[in-house]
Amino acid sequence: MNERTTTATAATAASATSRPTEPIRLHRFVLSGHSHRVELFLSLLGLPMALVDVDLPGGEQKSAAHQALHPFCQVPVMQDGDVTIWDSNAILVYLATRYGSEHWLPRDPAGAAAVQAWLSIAAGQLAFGPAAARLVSLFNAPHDPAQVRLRAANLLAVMDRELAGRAFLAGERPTIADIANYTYVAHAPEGEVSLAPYPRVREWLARIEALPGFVAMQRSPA
Ligand SMILES: N[C@@H](CCC(=O)N[C@@H](CS)C(=O)NCC(=O)O)C(=O)O
Repeated sequence: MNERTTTATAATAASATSRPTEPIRLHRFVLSGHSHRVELFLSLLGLPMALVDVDLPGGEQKSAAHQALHPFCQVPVMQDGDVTIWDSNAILVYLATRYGSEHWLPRDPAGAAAVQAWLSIAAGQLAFGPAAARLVSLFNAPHDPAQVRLRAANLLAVMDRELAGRAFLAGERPTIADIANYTYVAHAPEGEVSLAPYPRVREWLARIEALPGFVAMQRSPA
C-alpha cells in the first residue's frame, strides 16, 4: 500500500456545507476509471485527499485488511473520518451531499431522478461496454471483444443524441452523472472504441476537462 497526500486547488472549491478536518482517504488503483471518477470529483470540489494505492495486479484487494473496507474486494473505497464508503457512485453521492453545491446532485425529484438514471448507466452499459472493452485491450480480460465494443458504440450513439439538447448529461450544469460517466468514455479509445463518430460526446468531454480542478487519469497506449 502506497500513500500520497494532495490538496486539490480547484477554483470552484465547493460552496461546501462543511470541510473535512483531515484529508479524505481514497483507496484506489491508478488505472481504475472507477477510482479516477472519485479522485476527479474530490479535486473538482477542492477537497484535501490522501491517495492510497492498492496493488490490484498483486491481489492486495483480496487481503483481509482491504476486505474489511470493501466486502467485494474492489476499489475504490473512501474514508472520511469515521465514515467508510465503497462503490464509486455511492461515494459520489456521499461527497455531493456532504460537501458539494446542490447543482452536483439536485434535490428536486425530477433533477435527482435524471442524475440517478445516468448513474445506473455508469454501473451498467458503461461498465459492460467501454470499460470492459478497455479491460480486454489492456489486461486481456475474458470478455467477447466484439460484443463489448458493440455495446460501447451503442451507448456512445445514445449519449451523442442525448447531448444534442443540453451541455451535460442531466441538464445545463455538471452533475455527478457527468463525473460517473466521464473517465471510461474519455478512455474508450484504449479499448479500441473510437470517439470520432460522436462529436457531441467529444464536446461534452471537453466541457468537463475545462472545469476548474479537473485532473486526468493516466493514459494507456491506445
Ligand atoms: N461497482 C463498483 C465497481 C468497481 C470495480 O470494478 N473496481 C475494479 C477496478 S476498476 C476492481 O477493484 N477490480 C479488482 C477485482 O475485482 O479484483 C464501483 O463502482 O466502485
